[in-house]
Amino acid sequence: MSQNQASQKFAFVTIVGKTNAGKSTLLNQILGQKVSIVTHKVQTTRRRLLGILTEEETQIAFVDTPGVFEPRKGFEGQLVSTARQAVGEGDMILLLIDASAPVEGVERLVNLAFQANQKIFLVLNKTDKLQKEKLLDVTQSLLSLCPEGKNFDEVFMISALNGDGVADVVAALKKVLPEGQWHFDPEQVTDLPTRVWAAEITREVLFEHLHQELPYGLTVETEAWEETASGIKVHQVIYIERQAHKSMVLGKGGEKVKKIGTTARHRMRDELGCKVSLFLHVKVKPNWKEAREGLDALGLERFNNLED
Ligand SMILES: Nc1nc2c(ncn2[C@@H]2O[C@H](COP(=O)(O)OP(=O)(O)OP(=O)(O)O)[C@@H](O)[C@H]2O)c(=O)[nH]1
Ligand SMILES: [Mg+2]
Repeated sequence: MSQNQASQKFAFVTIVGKTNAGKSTLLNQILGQKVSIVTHKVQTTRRRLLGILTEEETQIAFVDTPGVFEPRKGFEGQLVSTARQAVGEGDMILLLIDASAPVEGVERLVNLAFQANQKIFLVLNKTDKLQKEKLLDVTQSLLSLCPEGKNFDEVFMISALNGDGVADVVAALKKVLPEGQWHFDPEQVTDLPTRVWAAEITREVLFEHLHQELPYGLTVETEAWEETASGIKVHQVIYIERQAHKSMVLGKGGEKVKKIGTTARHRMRDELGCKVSLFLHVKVKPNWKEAREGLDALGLERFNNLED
């Protein structure tokens, strides 16, 4: 590492918030690239992932977590505990609140944050969607949720979507960052392996193209990844829960999955900066949420999406 180790500063900063608050959008905005997928639907992020920002003597490892919400099933409870665990393992907290949404249910989140005994930056997001007076009301009600004798270390108002105020948050983090050796190579931007990231991109596009509850029963895995002189060949499987879902993913004459493949392939190409050929397969894997392994695939459809 080029930076003199004696002067290095480092921290794990956990981004915590309700589902759909804009945590992944904020992470991508800070890093200037799409590390974590973003959709308008709730419960998009399913696993904890790191986004690493290395600038001057500072390195910040941001932890993007699945959003906190009232759990209903086993799988959803697991998402919440992933967030809770991430808070416990980090050094500082960015508590991200959608200021345009009702503050109901945020109390639980504020408590979770204060339990960790770390520096907490309160970050009000989506300020592009509401008026200044309303913003002050929301801030007041959030401040009143702090436990007796405690307070947020700093408060920010941002738009993760258009970037307003985001640089101020990063600058403030850098100011309070403790001395500490970097944990990652300065070139590394995420801990997500590229093939997992590529599966996430396809999942993002599926969320955009499918309606209602269907996307929540889907998962995507990269089965093969081949780098050739002319680009990258990616084989992925879209797992669906029921045979009946297959026609919804495929569309008439396979039109829908073809469109999904094309969009995902272009998104991968733009981020990776090279040609991508994407081969999508649709398989049935019932109950993948509860039992990810050990189930036989019942059907197979193959759709090739080659570079045009
Ligand atoms: N108007 C506006 N929309 C935003 C802003 N930040 C995020 N969004 C939108 O909010 C939605 C949710 O964003 P995500 O980044 O996926 O939210 P998340 O907190 O990661 O959600 P989960 O992963 O489901 O917990 C997307 O449609 C974003 O485009 C913002 O500052 N302004
Ligand atoms: Mg997310």
